[in-house]
Amino acid sequence: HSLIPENHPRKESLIIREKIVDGLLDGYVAPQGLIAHGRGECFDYLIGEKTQEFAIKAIKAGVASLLLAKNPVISVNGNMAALVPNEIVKLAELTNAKIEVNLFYRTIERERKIAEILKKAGAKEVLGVDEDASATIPELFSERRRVSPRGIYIADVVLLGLEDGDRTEALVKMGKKVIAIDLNPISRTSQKASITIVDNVIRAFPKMVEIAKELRNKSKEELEQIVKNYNNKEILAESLRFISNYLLQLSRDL
Ligand code: PTJ
Repeated sequence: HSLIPENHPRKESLIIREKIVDGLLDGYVAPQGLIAHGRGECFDYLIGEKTQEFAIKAIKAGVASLLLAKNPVISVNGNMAALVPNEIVKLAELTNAKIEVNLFYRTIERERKIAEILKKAGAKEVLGVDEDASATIPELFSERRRVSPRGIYIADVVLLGLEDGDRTEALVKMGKKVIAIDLNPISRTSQKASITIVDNVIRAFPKMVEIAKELRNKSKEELEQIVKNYNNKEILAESLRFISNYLLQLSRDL
């Protein structure tokens, strides 16, 4: 990261970009992951690059759902592995979730590299690699329909980030509760997910780890109450209202 000036006002953002580029050069981030990241940066500006209240509410409901699940799974792609490998492993430990590599642009080589990164970060087991991805999601016809019969296939709750809308929809149709982290509140994934966390995975994952530490001591009834009181449409509406008010405010401050 030697090319990033120490005093650059957007240093943090540039370092995060560098992680995605390094992942591409190492062969595990998809080239399309760079486009996705740029799109994410744009939406992050619109929420003030902060974890807002609507995201906190979704994170609480998401973590409670993971803690209540019988078979929770965290689905990992190239961008997530580049940005938050340690937090993925920590959250999986705290919520007893399995970790599965599941790629939109699937290659065995990328799968193996991502599993390696997660293992380096402390994961004991990583599903979805090689022959393990032998079950198929109905109604999806590309390589991304392949999932692990011990993981996503039998999961009741799936947490994913930067996901394709078709796949999110297919998982929901299979009866799974889908928790999606997506900076764009009007993406198909955001609209189709059961719980949408409109936030950057860079901030959302550490926050989820923090909240999992709090919520894991709560009773089953308290967790069920959090989930019951959660309304995803309301949260999406809240995020859109936030963005329009934020832009209005910015226009007044000029
Ligand atoms: O590693 P693979 O092969 O599974 O491919 C991963 C990508 C991300 C390339 C693939 O899933 C893809 O093409 O995704 P999309 O359709 O571009 O959707 C990505 C969504 O995530 C968009 O709505 C972005 O705004 C959003 N996004 C981008 N960066 C972040 C993000 N959301 C949260 N945190 C981010 N850092």
